[in-house]
Amino acid sequence: MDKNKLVFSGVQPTGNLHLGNYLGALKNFVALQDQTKCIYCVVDLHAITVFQDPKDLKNNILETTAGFLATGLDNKKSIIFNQSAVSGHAELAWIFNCVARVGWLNRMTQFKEKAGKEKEKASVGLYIYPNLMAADILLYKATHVPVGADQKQHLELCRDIAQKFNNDFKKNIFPIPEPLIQKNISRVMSLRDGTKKMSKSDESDYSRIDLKDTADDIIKKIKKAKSDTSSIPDNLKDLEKKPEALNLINIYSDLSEMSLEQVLNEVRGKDYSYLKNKLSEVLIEVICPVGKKIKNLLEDKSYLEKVLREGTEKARNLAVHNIKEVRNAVGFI
Ligand code: AQP
Repeated sequence: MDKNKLVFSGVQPTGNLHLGNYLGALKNFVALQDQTKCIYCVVDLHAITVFQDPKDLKNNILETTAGFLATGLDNKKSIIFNQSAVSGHAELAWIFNCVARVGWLNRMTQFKEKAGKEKEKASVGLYIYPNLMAADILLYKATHVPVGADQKQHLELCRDIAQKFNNDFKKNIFPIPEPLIQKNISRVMSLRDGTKKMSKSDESDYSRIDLKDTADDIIKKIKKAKSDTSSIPDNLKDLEKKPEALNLINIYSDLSEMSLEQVLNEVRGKDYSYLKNKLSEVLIEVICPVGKKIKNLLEDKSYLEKVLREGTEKARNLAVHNIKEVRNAVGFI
């Protein structure tokens, strides 16, 4: 256990957790909790940057918590809580709104992707989302953040904010957090479009594998997944020109714990139906037990609420001390 390292990461309660969340985040979270102290947060303040029906939000907070526990996070080892329950997140985010520069936020590609052509109609919260993410991390003085490829730019911004705050106030309050880059797959793409990431908010259910999918759902979705009419290429260079095929092979490689080369040796020259059958088998083996656990946990909502309450207490104890230090540095009474 590395005592000098503190890991922070979060997941938005915006709907069903999916394979991208699992391979890009949760699987890694579980591995980290045995190596170092970790804080895992259900980031409900981030979720409301896009309107959420209050009833759905409540359920989704509990469901994300169930997803954490079902994939193997242990609330005795890691701190598990929901962001809005610790007011320090919002307080520090406001201070960071005054530290970060408009030009820095203008460069954030996720805002451009999520706001799309309706930029003027997007919430201000969606625009300043990266400042809140910086507050989430730095409120606990976290030193390491497991990030998928899609979050790298936001972590860079968090580092800039930490540095500017320390410089502006001439105090070395915040560590400059380091990314923990995934060894394996860093971005799981949509099953319908290999250039778009798998996402909870994609309208098409067929674009993703949800952790609660049944074996039948998985078989159907993989059968329908976009692939290619010709057979599977025999080298990585050709495969890279076919984003949907590459995505299926990447997922198979990660789930079966084989290297891309080993997978290519197995599937080269074969029909995509061969790969799809193999992929369905391994998905059913890995994902269905997680889905069953999520469903079981959701039957006892008061237990999930208790997990969050206890985690909140621990998170608050850490945050209170750090917020005091920040307020002092800024000059608040
Ligand atoms: N497709 C993905 N591939 C790899 N990692 C992914 N993550 C999400 N999608 C993929 C990682 O999961 C963690 C939690 O993500 P999040 O739910 O907080 O936010 P998100 O990245 O915006 O996920 P979605 O599914 O796209 O949600 P919506 O549709 O609500 O915006 C993060 O570590 C993320 O990298």
